[in-house]
Amino acid sequence: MTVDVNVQDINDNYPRFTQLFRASIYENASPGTVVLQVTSTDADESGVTRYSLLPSSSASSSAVADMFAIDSEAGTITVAGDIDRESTGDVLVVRVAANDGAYHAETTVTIDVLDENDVAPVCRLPGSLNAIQTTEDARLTVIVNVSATDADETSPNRDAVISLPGSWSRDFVVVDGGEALAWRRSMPFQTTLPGGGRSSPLNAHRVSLAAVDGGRPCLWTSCQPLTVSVLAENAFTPQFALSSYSVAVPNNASVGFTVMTLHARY
Ligand SMILES: [Ca+2]
Ligand SMILES: [Ca+2]
Ligand SMILES: [Ca+2]
Ligand SMILES: [Ca+2]
Repeated sequence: MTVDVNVQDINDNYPRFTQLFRASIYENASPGTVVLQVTSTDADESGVTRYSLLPSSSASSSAVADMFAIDSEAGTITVAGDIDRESTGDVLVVRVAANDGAYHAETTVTIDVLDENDVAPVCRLPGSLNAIQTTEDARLTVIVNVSATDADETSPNRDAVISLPGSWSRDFVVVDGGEALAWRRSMPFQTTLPGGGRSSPLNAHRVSLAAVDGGRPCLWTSCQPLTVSVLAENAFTPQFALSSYSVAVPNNASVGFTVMTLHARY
């Protein structure tokens, strides 16, 4: 006679992930955005594999597991928290477990975080120099060096320069690749009366600059306005503190004796 023997499966094999997983997402991806799906095999017929995220091993990235969620049956990893490349870095490593009820396997999923232009540039104008003085200047003479910085991680999102926002300026132009402010034209020193008088209020020129980055769309920040005052050519002539000095010298003073030291100031 023939005897059919039914071999009953028992769960005696570990689940295995089918590959090493790697994916990329943009920072600031909204919750629910699908990152990737992990898959596994199991030689057993019985048992259902469930997936879960494991806490990160290192304390520094302990929050990584909170940034993502996993569908326990499908293995689909989705965004669940705030992902900011500037604070979390460009690579996140997520630990995933597959559990068949008796055995479990682990793998790491590497997620590259792509940079978005989400940080506005910052003006770097000379400290406390919101009032700059220049003498009568020739065209394109640099008035002040300026620059901008941007905390975004990659080009062109972090490439920031200074520019004149909005309307074209009659008096000023930004030169040196966005790193210096210059006169667009020669600025004469003006007086309140023809050929004399006091310095005219017209010698104070106000300019508003902005820091602009290279992202698309670009972000920008207004800088503190600058006032550039044109002074007369001789405004910086050195001056003695007194118009005359008198000093006593001993009658036996030898050659080389210091009579007095004079100081002149601008
Ligand atoms: Ca199994
Ligand atoms: Ca960011
Ligand atoms: Ca960014
Ligand atoms: Ca930026």
